[in-house]
Parts: sequence; C-alpha cells; structure tokens
Amino acid sequence: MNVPAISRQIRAFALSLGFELVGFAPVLPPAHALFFRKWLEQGFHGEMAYLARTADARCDPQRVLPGARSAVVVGLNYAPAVSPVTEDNARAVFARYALGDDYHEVMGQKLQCLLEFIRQRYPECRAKIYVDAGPVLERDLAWRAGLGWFGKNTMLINTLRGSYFLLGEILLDIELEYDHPAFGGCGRCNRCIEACPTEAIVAPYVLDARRCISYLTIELKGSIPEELRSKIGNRVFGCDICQEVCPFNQPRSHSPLRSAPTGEPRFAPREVTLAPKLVDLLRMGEEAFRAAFRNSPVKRAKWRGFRRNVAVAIGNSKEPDALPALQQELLSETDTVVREHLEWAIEQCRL
Ligand code: B12
Ligand code: SF4
Ligand code: SF4
Repeated sequence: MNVPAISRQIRAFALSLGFELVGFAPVLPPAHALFFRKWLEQGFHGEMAYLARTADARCDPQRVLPGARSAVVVGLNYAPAVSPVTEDNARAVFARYALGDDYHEVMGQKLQCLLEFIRQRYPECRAKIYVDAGPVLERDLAWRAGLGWFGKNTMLINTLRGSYFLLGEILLDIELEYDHPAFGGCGRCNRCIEACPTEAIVAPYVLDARRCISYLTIELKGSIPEELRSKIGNRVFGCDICQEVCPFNQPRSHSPLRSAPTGEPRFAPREVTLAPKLVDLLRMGEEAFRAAFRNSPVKRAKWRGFRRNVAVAIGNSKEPDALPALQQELLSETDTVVREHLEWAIEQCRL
C-alpha cells in the first residue's frame, strides 16, 4: 500500500464531503492528559460525571480501540451567515452550533461515508467513529492532527479559520501519513477572560464548567445557582461570548475564511432559533417544543430544562409586560425546578 498516496486520497475525499479541516494524527496517549486529570480533580466538570467515569479511556485511546494506530480528525464549520445575537432582551439568543440540525448526526453521516471510502482501500481495517460523545479528548487529538491550537478560552483555534468549527474523528488500526501538531497562540490577548459574564475562565486555558453558561443551560439538570442567573442575559441555549470577542473569529481582508458562513445546508438557522420572542418560547407546549427542535441540539436540554432557561432570560429582561405569561405558566407548571425559576422571573419583572 502506498501510504502517502492513500492519505492524500482520504484527505481529498473528506474535503469533498464538506469538512473544511482534515488532519491525520498517530494514536498516542494525549499530550494534555495531565491537564484533564487535574481539571477533574478540581471538580470543574460539575455534574458531568461521565467525564470522570471515562477518564481512563480518554487518557488511553488503546482502551477505546485496541490496536488503534491513526486518527483521521475533521472539523466542520458552523458559522451562520447572520449573527444570532440580539440586543433586544425580550428575545432569545441561541448558540451558533445549535441554530440548525444536530451536528452529531450531520457529522456522523459524513464520517460514515468517509469510512466506507477508506474501507474500499482497506476492507479489513478496524475503526471507530466519534463526534463529541465518545470517550476521546477531541481537542487534544485535533491539535495533534494540526487542526488548531488551544486558546485561553479553551477553544481549539485555527489561525486561518477561527474557532467556529466542530470536531469528529475516525480511529483506525492502519497507518497514515501524519500531520504536524498545530502551532499558534493568543499572545497577550485576554479578551475572552475579560468578556466572560460569569468569570468561568478561571485562568488562561482553564474553564470552570460549573460557571459556564453553556453548562448551566445545557448540561445542568437542576436549579441554576441564583447568583449566576442575572449573568446569563438572554442566552437560552449555550453561549458563544468568549468566541465572539476573539480576534481569530473576526473576518479580515487577509483572512477571509475567518467566520465565513458554513456551506452545510443542514446547519442553516431555523426560524425558531433566530431571535424568537422569549414569551413565545415560554408558551410553547411540550409537543410544540418537540416538533420545533426535532433533530436539533436543543432537544438535549429537554422541554423542562429549556423552560427553566427561558424563565431565567425573561427574569433578566425585567419586562413587566411578560408578567401575565409568567403567571399563567406558573398556574399549570408541576415541575418544582421550573416553578422556582418562574417565581424568580416574576420577582425580577416586578422590581
Ligand atoms: C465537556 C465539554 C464541554 C463542557 C466543558 C468545556 C471545557 N472547556 O472543558 C461545557 C458544557 C462547558 C462545554 C461548552 C462548550 N462546548 Co464543549 N465539549 C465538551 C467535551 C464533551 C469534553 C471536553 C473536555 O474534556 N473538557 C475538559 C478539558 C480539560 O479538556 P479540553 O476542553 O479538551 O481541553 C484541552 C486543552 O484545554 C488542554 N489544556 C488544558 N490546560 C491547558 C493549559 C495549556 C497551557 C495548554 C497549552 C493546553 C491546556 O488540555 C485539555 C485536554 O485535551 C468536548 C468533546 C470531547 N469529547 O472532547 C466538547 C467540545 C470541546 N465542545 C465544543 C463546543 C463547540 C462547545 C461550546 C462552544 C458550545 C456552546 N456554544 O455553548 C462551549 C464552549 C465553552 C468553552 N469555552 O469551552 C467543541 C469544541 C470545538 C473547538 N473548536 O474547540 C467540542 C470539541 C465538541 C465537538 N465535537 O466539536 N463543553
Ligand atoms: S461559553 Fe460563555 S460562559 Fe462559557 S466560558 Fe465562554 S463566555 Fe464564559
Ligand atoms: S480572545 Fe484572545 S485570549 Fe481569548 S482565545 Fe481569542 S486570542 Fe486567545
């Protein structure tokens, strides 16, 4: 087998599937495994117990695919053509990655096609496809494959493209021609640390997930700590603030690819995710929520978690006009967590 030629073919095919970033890395213990272990020790993962449970596998890819030799790592741009951010605090902001269809499915299907292409050349090869959910330190692997370097906001940043891209990978027991780890850095910039409304970036490269709006609105199942609620603003699902302020995400004439809109049609924003009225989201029943967010990342929050988030955002709007809707929803709400957030929002709107 001609490894360099096959590696070139795989890269070309992955690019043709729409992955803007493609790299190959040898499968080795992650270079930053100790950072990850220390992060867990400090409890920064909060209620994401699955990260601690799978820590040994994350730090040793041989446990994930015994005999693994190579990883094909891909990045898919999700930057929308229009910013979802609105200053109108009666309207909601969704994180960019959640405006359209679920990336797990979109990227999973593309990676499946890529694996079939590889199997035409190596019919016997063993492989595992992962997008986000597998026991893999994806940023470490992507760094090694040359896709980007670590920003102080902890995002993997590509100097030419910025950080609005998602990661996925195929682990394989075959050899490929490897890329060099990415090289780059933030220099003296600290914009993300200063801009984070909840002070979740507790030191450069270290994020306390328990304070991060992304964690609070997506991963946390219970009550959002009261002292953090007012800092969430009108973000109802995820947060991009530490990316929005990053110079590497600002389009420049010498770097037109930075934040260039995605070419993936399934990532196109749905009407319901582009600055919808908070009150309309609150009035959405469970069936309507399921229909609106079918195949969307937002379904991860579940209806109750989403209502909790919307209640917080309405409270932050301090809009007395929202009181009738809040009071009406409170009458029929049975979930204690949602009820408590509705009551908090009512208090805020009465102030
Ligand atoms: C848990 C998790 C979260 C948690 C914790 C995030 C975090 N920063 O740790 C929460 C829920 C908060 C979260 C939020 C988001 N997430 Co998330 N998340 C994950 C997940 C599942 C695991 C990450 C993890 O292991 N964290 C623990 C830390 C310690 O590890 P790490 O993030 O890999 O960081 C590495 C480096 O920072 C490095 N390191 C640590 N210290 C130091 C110090 C120095 C000096 C250096 C050089 C390096 C270094 O070592 C670490 C180990 O590899 C990954 C998918 C995966 N399987 O890896 C997605 C992933 C990281 N998330 C992703 C995304 C898109 C997001 C959000 C943008 C979503 C949103 N808009 O709301 C935000 C961004 C918040 C942020 N600033 O990170 C993408 C990131 C893509 C990219 N370009 O970086 C991933 C890769 C999912 C994917 N498949 O695309 N996420
Ligand atoms: S995603 Fe938002 S809350 Fe989380 S670290 Fe970035 S700016 Fe802070
Ligand atoms: S905002 Fe500045 S410090 Fe933060 S990741 Fe971007 S370049 Fe690095």
